[in-house]
Amino acid sequence: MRKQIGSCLLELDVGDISLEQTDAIVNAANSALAGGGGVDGAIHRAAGPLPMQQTRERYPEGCPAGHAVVTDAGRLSARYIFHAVGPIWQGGRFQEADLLRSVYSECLRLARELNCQSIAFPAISTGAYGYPLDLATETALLQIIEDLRTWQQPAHVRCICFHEGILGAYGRVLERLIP
Ligand code: AR6
Repeated sequence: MRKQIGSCLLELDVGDISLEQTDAIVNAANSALAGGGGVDGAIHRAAGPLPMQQTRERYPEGCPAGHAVVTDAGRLSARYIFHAVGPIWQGGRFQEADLLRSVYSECLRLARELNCQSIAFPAISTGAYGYPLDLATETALLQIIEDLRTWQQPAHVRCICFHEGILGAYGRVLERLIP
Protein backbone atom coordinates (compact mmCIF):
# COMPACT_ATOMS: atom_id res chain seq x y z
CA MET A 1 0.00 0.00 0.00
CA ARG A 2 1.19 3.53 -0.73
CA LYS A 3 -0.16 6.99 0.05
CA GLN A 4 0.91 10.35 -1.29
CA ILE A 5 1.43 13.03 1.36
CA GLY A 6 2.05 16.26 -0.54
CA SER A 7 5.16 15.54 -2.59
CA CYS A 8 6.17 12.57 -0.38
CA LEU A 9 5.38 8.90 -0.74
CA LEU A 10 4.58 6.74 2.30
CA GLU A 11 4.76 3.07 1.48
CA LEU A 12 4.06 -0.17 3.39
CA ASP A 13 5.84 -3.34 2.32
CA VAL A 14 6.61 -6.83 3.60
CA GLY A 15 10.25 -7.84 3.87
CA ASP A 16 13.54 -7.97 5.70
CA ILE A 17 14.69 -4.46 6.47
CA SER A 18 18.37 -5.34 6.12
CA LEU A 19 17.78 -5.74 2.35
CA GLU A 20 16.33 -2.24 1.89
CA GLN A 21 17.94 0.09 -0.65
CA THR A 22 16.90 3.36 1.01
CA ASP A 23 19.42 6.08 1.94
CA ALA A 24 18.78 5.42 5.64
CA ILE A 25 17.77 2.22 7.39
CA VAL A 26 16.40 2.41 10.93
CA ASN A 27 17.57 -0.19 13.43
CA ALA A 28 15.41 -1.17 16.43
CA ALA A 29 18.29 -0.91 18.91
CA ASN A 30 18.59 -1.07 22.70
CA SER A 31 19.81 1.81 24.86
CA ALA A 32 23.23 0.19 25.37
CA LEU A 33 23.59 -0.06 21.54
CA ALA A 34 24.87 -3.53 22.35
CA GLY A 35 23.29 -5.44 19.45
CA GLY A 36 20.68 -8.13 19.88
CA GLY A 37 18.12 -10.21 18.01
CA GLY A 38 15.30 -9.28 15.63
CA VAL A 39 15.96 -6.25 13.45
CA ASP A 40 19.17 -5.42 15.34
CA GLY A 41 20.61 -8.89 14.70
CA ALA A 42 19.62 -8.89 11.02
CA ILE A 43 21.08 -5.42 10.37
CA HIS A 44 24.39 -6.03 12.13
CA ARG A 45 24.81 -9.43 10.46
CA ALA A 46 24.22 -7.93 7.04
CA ALA A 47 26.23 -4.75 7.64
CA GLY A 48 29.37 -6.35 9.09
CA PRO A 49 31.45 -4.94 11.98
CA LEU A 50 31.71 -1.23 11.01
CA PRO A 51 28.43 0.07 12.52
CA MET A 52 29.15 -1.62 15.87
CA GLN A 53 32.71 -0.20 15.90
CA GLN A 54 31.28 3.25 15.28
CA THR A 55 28.58 3.02 17.95
CA ARG A 56 31.26 1.99 20.48
CA GLU A 57 33.55 4.87 19.51
CA ARG A 58 30.97 7.61 19.04
CA TYR A 59 28.33 6.72 21.61
CA PRO A 60 30.02 4.91 24.52
CA GLU A 61 27.18 6.03 26.81
CA GLY A 62 24.58 4.43 24.51
CA CYS A 63 21.35 6.20 23.56
CA PRO A 64 18.24 6.78 25.69
CA ALA A 65 14.78 5.56 24.67
CA GLY A 66 13.04 8.01 22.35
CA HIS A 67 16.28 8.98 20.59
CA ALA A 68 18.43 7.76 17.71
CA VAL A 69 22.10 7.93 16.70
CA VAL A 70 23.79 7.58 13.30
CA THR A 71 26.49 5.33 11.91
CA ASP A 72 27.63 4.39 8.45
CA ALA A 73 25.93 1.35 7.00
CA GLY A 74 28.93 -0.96 6.39
CA ARG A 75 28.06 -3.55 3.76
CA LEU A 76 24.42 -2.46 3.44
CA SER A 77 23.47 -0.51 0.36
CA ALA A 78 22.10 2.29 2.56
CA ARG A 79 24.24 5.36 3.36
CA TYR A 80 23.37 5.41 7.05
CA ILE A 81 21.93 3.32 9.84
CA PHE A 82 19.89 5.21 12.42
CA HIS A 83 20.06 3.22 15.65
CA ALA A 84 16.71 4.09 17.21
CA VAL A 85 15.77 3.10 20.74
CA GLY A 86 12.06 2.53 21.21
CA PRO A 87 10.34 2.23 24.58
CA ILE A 88 9.89 -1.08 26.38
CA TRP A 89 6.12 -1.59 26.78
CA GLN A 90 5.16 -1.46 30.47
CA GLY A 91 1.38 -1.22 30.19
CA GLY A 92 1.13 2.23 28.61
CA ARG A 93 1.42 4.51 31.62
CA PHE A 94 5.15 5.21 31.39
CA GLN A 95 5.16 7.62 28.44
CA GLU A 96 5.60 4.78 25.98
CA ALA A 97 3.52 6.54 23.28
CA ASP A 98 5.48 9.81 23.66
CA LEU A 99 8.76 7.93 23.47
CA LEU A 100 7.66 5.99 20.41
CA ARG A 101 6.52 9.17 18.62
CA SER A 102 9.80 10.82 19.56
CA VAL A 103 11.91 8.03 18.11
CA TYR A 104 10.14 8.24 14.72
CA SER A 105 10.40 12.02 14.73
CA GLU A 106 14.12 11.91 15.61
CA CYS A 107 14.82 9.52 12.73
CA LEU A 108 12.95 11.75 10.28
CA ARG A 109 14.85 14.79 11.59
CA LEU A 110 18.15 12.97 11.07
CA ALA A 111 17.06 12.02 7.55
CA ARG A 112 16.37 15.68 6.73
CA GLU A 113 19.65 16.86 8.29
CA LEU A 114 21.67 14.27 6.37
CA ASN A 115 19.82 14.92 3.12
CA CYS A 116 18.41 11.41 2.84
CA GLN A 117 15.76 11.11 0.14
CA SER A 118 14.50 7.80 1.48
CA ILE A 119 14.26 5.96 4.79
CA ALA A 120 13.03 2.52 5.86
CA PHE A 121 11.53 1.90 9.31
CA PRO A 122 10.83 -1.41 11.04
CA ALA A 123 7.89 -1.65 13.47
CA ILE A 124 9.99 -0.32 16.37
CA SER A 125 9.26 -1.81 19.83
CA THR A 126 6.72 -4.37 18.57
CA GLY A 127 9.00 -7.41 18.97
CA ALA A 128 11.20 -8.01 22.02
CA TYR A 129 9.98 -4.74 23.56
CA GLY A 130 6.38 -5.96 23.61
CA TYR A 131 4.52 -2.85 22.37
CA PRO A 132 1.02 -3.89 21.21
CA LEU A 133 1.10 -3.89 17.42
CA ASP A 134 -2.13 -1.95 16.78
CA LEU A 135 -1.13 0.82 19.19
CA ALA A 136 2.42 1.00 17.83
CA THR A 137 1.35 1.20 14.18
CA GLU A 138 -1.09 4.01 14.91
CA THR A 139 1.49 5.99 16.86
CA ALA A 140 4.16 5.42 14.21
CA LEU A 141 1.93 6.43 11.30
CA LEU A 142 0.49 9.49 13.06
CA GLN A 143 4.01 10.81 13.66
CA ILE A 144 5.31 9.99 10.19
CA ILE A 145 2.29 11.63 8.51
CA GLU A 146 2.53 14.72 10.74
CA ASP A 147 6.23 15.18 10.01
CA LEU A 148 5.85 14.62 6.26
CA ARG A 149 3.01 17.13 6.12
CA THR A 150 5.13 19.66 8.02
CA TRP A 151 8.49 19.21 6.30
CA GLN A 152 7.72 17.58 2.92
CA GLN A 153 10.84 15.45 3.22
CA PRO A 154 12.30 12.86 3.02
CA ALA A 155 10.58 12.14 -0.29
CA HIS A 156 10.12 8.42 0.31
CA VAL A 157 9.31 6.70 3.63
CA ARG A 158 8.95 2.93 3.77
CA CYS A 159 7.51 0.95 6.69
CA ILE A 160 8.90 -2.57 6.42
CA CYS A 161 6.67 -5.26 7.89
CA PHE A 162 8.30 -8.57 8.74
CA HIS A 163 5.15 -10.56 7.92
CA GLU A 164 1.64 -10.15 6.55
CA GLY A 165 0.14 -9.73 10.04
CA ILE A 166 2.18 -6.59 10.60
CA LEU A 167 1.34 -5.30 7.13
CA GLY A 168 -2.37 -5.85 7.89
CA ALA A 169 -2.12 -3.81 11.09
CA TYR A 170 -0.34 -0.94 9.31
CA GLY A 171 -2.71 -1.11 6.35
CA ARG A 172 -5.87 -0.84 8.46
CA VAL A 173 -4.54 2.17 10.36
CA LEU A 174 -3.18 3.93 7.28
CA GLU A 175 -6.46 3.49 5.41
CA ARG A 176 -8.30 5.04 8.36
CA LEU A 177 -5.86 7.97 8.69
CA ILE A 178 -5.67 8.71 4.94
CA PRO A 179 -8.76 7.20 3.25
N1 AR6 B 1 13.10 -6.94 9.08
C1 AR6 B 1 11.96 -6.26 9.38
N2 AR6 B 1 11.28 -6.44 10.54
C2 AR6 B 1 11.77 -7.36 11.41
C3 AR6 B 1 12.94 -8.12 11.16
C4 AR6 B 1 13.61 -7.88 9.92
N3 AR6 B 1 14.74 -8.53 9.60
N4 AR6 B 1 13.16 -8.94 12.22
C5 AR6 B 1 12.16 -8.71 13.09
N5 AR6 B 1 11.32 -7.78 12.61
P1 AR6 B 1 12.53 -6.28 17.40
P2 AR6 B 1 12.06 -4.15 19.39
C6 AR6 B 1 10.11 -7.17 13.23
O1 AR6 B 1 12.46 -7.32 18.47
O2 AR6 B 1 10.74 -4.70 19.76
C7 AR6 B 1 16.67 -6.44 19.95
O3 AR6 B 1 17.25 -7.52 20.61
C8 AR6 B 1 9.52 -7.92 14.39
O4 AR6 B 1 8.58 -8.89 13.92
O5 AR6 B 1 13.60 -6.38 16.38
O6 AR6 B 1 12.20 -2.65 19.19
C9 AR6 B 1 17.38 -5.13 20.25
O7 AR6 B 1 18.74 -5.30 20.48
C10 AR6 B 1 8.84 -6.80 15.15
O8 AR6 B 1 7.54 -6.55 14.61
O9 AR6 B 1 12.70 -4.79 18.05
C11 AR6 B 1 16.65 -4.64 21.47
O10 AR6 B 1 17.20 -5.18 22.66
C12 AR6 B 1 9.70 -5.57 14.87
O11 AR6 B 1 10.51 -5.93 13.76
C13 AR6 B 1 15.25 -5.12 21.28
O12 AR6 B 1 15.34 -6.27 20.44
C14 AR6 B 1 10.58 -5.12 16.03
O13 AR6 B 1 11.09 -6.25 16.69
C15 AR6 B 1 14.38 -4.10 20.57
O14 AR6 B 1 13.07 -4.60 20.53
